Amino acid sequence: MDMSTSPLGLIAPRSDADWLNAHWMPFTGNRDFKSAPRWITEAKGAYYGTPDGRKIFDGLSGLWCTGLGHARSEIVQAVSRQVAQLDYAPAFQFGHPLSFELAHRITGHMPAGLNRVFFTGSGSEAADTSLKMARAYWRTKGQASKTRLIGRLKGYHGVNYGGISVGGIAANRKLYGQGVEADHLSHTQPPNGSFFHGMPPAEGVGKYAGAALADELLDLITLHDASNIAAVIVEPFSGSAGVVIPPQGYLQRLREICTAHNILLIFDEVITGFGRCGAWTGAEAFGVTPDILNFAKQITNGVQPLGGVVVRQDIYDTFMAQGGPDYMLEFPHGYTYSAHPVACAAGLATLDLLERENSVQQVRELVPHFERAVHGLRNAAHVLDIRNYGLAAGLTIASAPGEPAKRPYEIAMAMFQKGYYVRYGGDTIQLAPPFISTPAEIDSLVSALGDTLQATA
Ligand code: PXG
Ligand code: PLP
Repeated sequence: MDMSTSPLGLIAPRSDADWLNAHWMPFTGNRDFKSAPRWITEAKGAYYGTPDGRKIFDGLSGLWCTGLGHARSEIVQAVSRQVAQLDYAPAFQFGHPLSFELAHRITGHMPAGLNRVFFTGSGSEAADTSLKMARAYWRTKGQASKTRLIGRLKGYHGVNYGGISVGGIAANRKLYGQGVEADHLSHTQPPNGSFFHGMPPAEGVGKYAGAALADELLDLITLHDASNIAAVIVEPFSGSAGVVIPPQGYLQRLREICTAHNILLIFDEVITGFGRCGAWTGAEAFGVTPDILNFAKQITNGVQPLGGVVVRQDIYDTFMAQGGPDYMLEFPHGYTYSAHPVACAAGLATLDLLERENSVQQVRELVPHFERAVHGLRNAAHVLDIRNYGLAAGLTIASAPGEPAKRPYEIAMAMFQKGYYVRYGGDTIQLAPPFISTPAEIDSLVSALGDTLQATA
């Protein structure tokens, strides 16, 4: 990409306060950004371009969603063609073939038994959809008391009320008052200094043993009785919390307990789905099949907003069997943009590329290099722990005195100045490079992070 000759895009950035302040930016320090905006105006492959002609390596694949790299011509063409052919169609009571084709293609990559797909516009909508499905399923089956929802500390399930209620990141919930009643399991993050490569061992460290952590669910069942519990929702590994990997045996044990007590197990695979784990799903990577699986992000390579919920056929069949007369709705739920034709076109083109380029294998081949590289930062300044799985890694950064969130922010901003985009959140730095990264690009990213850590006060 030749940044010196490339256009800035149709709208040039401005610096006047009125223009900047009209947009209340999401999950952003607005005052900080608007005092010195960090513009991104183009992207190709694994790099962003800035108006001043700099190239920025995309060390988080956008927000965990652009594993194939940016501006892939196959996706660009599919979206362009579709927007000209059918830009929108009502999602309720009418259909277009793309969403059926996409659902069919998606089920081919799901664990056996998960074969009915409901589309949403995002991962947050997928989270709330899955929770509503779980409650409605039990009610439809005549077990209306099964309503309680169980999430996990450090869990992230988007920002809607259902998602933050089962979510376990305090900063995302504390401002918003009463949510949906929910219980939470402990998180699975090992103590600082563990530096486990990939999955922590089953015996873990102290209370962070796989089976013991999962057995906390038994305590909640003792407390509430399974007849009142609808579902448990977890990420196979937690992304937003700073890449928290389950210990060996943990997910298997959760599965056993849910099965034994008739509780639905929901995997939120918004980050782990469609390649990042070196498998089509986290379920496949970890060898555990949930009853309901949520996806978003990588399904369109980030090009269009699209999410969804995949369920076991008997869950779908239960709704159909109890749906009343045929003209009635079996599940009164859906979004204006559910199954959006342009998003579905992006999804189909993305699946074509993931399949054709064998991205799952590409990720698997890159993982050992990535793992060695990131764990090479173990003795770097401020690093308390490093966790990794697939093409994702989280570093826990020691707090600056009295300002726990400051160092990760400073590190991420210094990295951007150096030409690398990484994500910071809480006391962590997160890396999730594109599947198409070269080993040299990984080395360069990690080396820049090492230099930045060393240079950070
Ligand atoms: N579930 C999980 C597991 C996620 O990671 C969502 C739901 C919500 O998806 P939407 O599309 O509504 O954002 C997510 C999203 C980060 C970061 O920096 C992570 C997400 C989004 C933005 C930033 O870790 N995850
Ligand atoms: N609010 C109002 C007033 C609406 O009419 C609608 C949809 O028709 C929504 C919210 C929901 O929007 P969406 O379907 O995009 O989630």
